[in-house]
This record gives sequence, structure tokens and C-alpha cells, in this order.
Amino acid sequence: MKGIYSALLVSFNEDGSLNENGLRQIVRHNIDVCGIDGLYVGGSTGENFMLPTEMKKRIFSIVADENKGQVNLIAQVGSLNIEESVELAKYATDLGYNALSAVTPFYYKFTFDEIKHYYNTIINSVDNKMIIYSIPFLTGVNMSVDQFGELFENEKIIGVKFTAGDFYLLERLRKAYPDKLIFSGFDEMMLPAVVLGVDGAIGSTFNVNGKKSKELFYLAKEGKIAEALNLQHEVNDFITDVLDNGLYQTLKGLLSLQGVDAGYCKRPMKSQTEEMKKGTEKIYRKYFA
Ligand code: MN9
Repeated sequence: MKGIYSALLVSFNEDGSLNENGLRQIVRHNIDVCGIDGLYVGGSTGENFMLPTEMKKRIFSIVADENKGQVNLIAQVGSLNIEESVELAKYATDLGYNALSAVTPFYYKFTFDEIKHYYNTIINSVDNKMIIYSIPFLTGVNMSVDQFGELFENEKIIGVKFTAGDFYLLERLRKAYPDKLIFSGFDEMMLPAVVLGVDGAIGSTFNVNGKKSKELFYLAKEGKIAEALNLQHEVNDFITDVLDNGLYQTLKGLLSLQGVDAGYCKRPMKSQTEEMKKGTEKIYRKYFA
């Protein structure tokens, strides 16, 4: 399960319906062009929290079908509707997903006991493994080293996608749970995360920049820190430009310029404006032409 996973982008039509053919093209691009080790499906980058259950299922199914067993697949099934999470967990498990993931339940200030109940309920309903999706800057949910440990007591909870800049916490988790999988979630902080011993990385920008990010990851893993840092600087010039122009809109725009039908975003998220399009073209010329 280790390695570089794209947090998969999803293509939508202008009316918010799923662009199935576009989604297939994004999967192919990730595998054939970016050469990633796996796909993380239904995460933030997949605009998942704005989608109805049936569409989430359709996405899991299309990705599995297009992947044809080529790379590892992780299905993010977390939701504030726990019955939906269980339903999605069963569905993705039946499709052969290698692992599940679930965002920490957000919006309400859930107690740790409630969070623990959520994870155990989802993963104990299926024959599969769970990777906690921790992203405190969007969820507001912060867990301590001991609380992660309490979740990890369930052997089916095998790891965490750590999307945070708290490297002290990351180091403490690495030391405390050497057998659990830790995935770095911020692409722009991959190098320090690898130095602290993460097993992989899951990120949105890999849909476009997967090759270089993968090179960075394995250079850092081999201890070639100076070379890896040069690449991180390069990668971060790109990420900074993308973030300034609008993250998902720009990534989709860059794919479209490469002939991948990455489509529109799902409302309430707006799609590329004319100004963003110009910005995207500039980024394309700077890094890809
Ligand atoms: O899955 C992604 N997180 C979000 C991880 O999109 C919220 C990251 O890959 C970031 O998009 C990326 C840019 O900040 O590091």
C-alpha cells in the first residue's frame, strides 16, 4: 500500500452531472502518464462532500473498471451520514478496493468517543482496512498521539492520511506507531514528511505533476536530500502558482490543456472563470509547454 497516490480529480458536466468518459480519461492519465502507485478516490479533491450517494458509488465503480487492477485503490467513504459511509464501505469493498479511508466527522464538535465509534462502525461492517483521513484545517478536528493510538487498537485501522503541517505530531506518531501506514497529505511538504518517515503521499497535484512528485518521494526515501530539495523547490513553484490561481479549477484546466476532459467543478464550487483560464494557460506555458 506504500507509495504515491493521486487524490483523484473528478470530471463533471456543466449541469453538475458526472462526466463519466472524462473521469475515465483522468484515471488513464494518472496511471499512464503520471505513473502513480495508486488512486485515492472520493476525497476532497474529488469534490466528494458535495455529491449524492449514487454518484459516489458510480465514481468508485468507474474508477475500478478503468483501473483494471493496475494500481492500488483507496475509497474515501467518510460522511456525516454514517449509514451512507457503511453503504459506501460495503460497495467499495465489493468492487475490490484495497483499502477504505474516512474523513474525521466534522461540522459538529464530536467527542473523541463519537469519533472512535464512527471509525469502528464503518470498518467493522466490512472485510477491509481503514486509513484515517485527518485534515484539521478543513475539519477543525485535532487528535492527539494517544487518541490516534486508541483508534489504531483496532487492527483493521492500518494508517492515517496526515494532511497537516504539524511535524512534531507527525514525528510523535511515526515513533509511537512504527507498524501503521502514514501518508503525507500536503504535496508542498512532502520532503520533510518523508524525512520523518512517512510511507507514502496522497495528493491533488499529482494528477498533473505526479511524475516529478514521485521522483521527489523516492529520492528522499533513498536519502538524497539535496536533490530532493531541489525538486521540492521546483514542485512548490508550481503548487504556489496553482494555489494562487484556484486549486481544483487550475488542476482541471491543466489536464484539459493536455487533452484530458477534466470538465467542470461541482456547485457550490465554481468552475474556471475567464481570468482563471488565462492564469492556467500561463502556468501551462511555464511548466509544461
Ligand atoms: O489530499 C490535498 N488536500 C486538499 C490532499 O486538496 C484539501 C493536497 O494534495 C493539497 O491539495 C495540496 C495543495 O495544498 O497539497
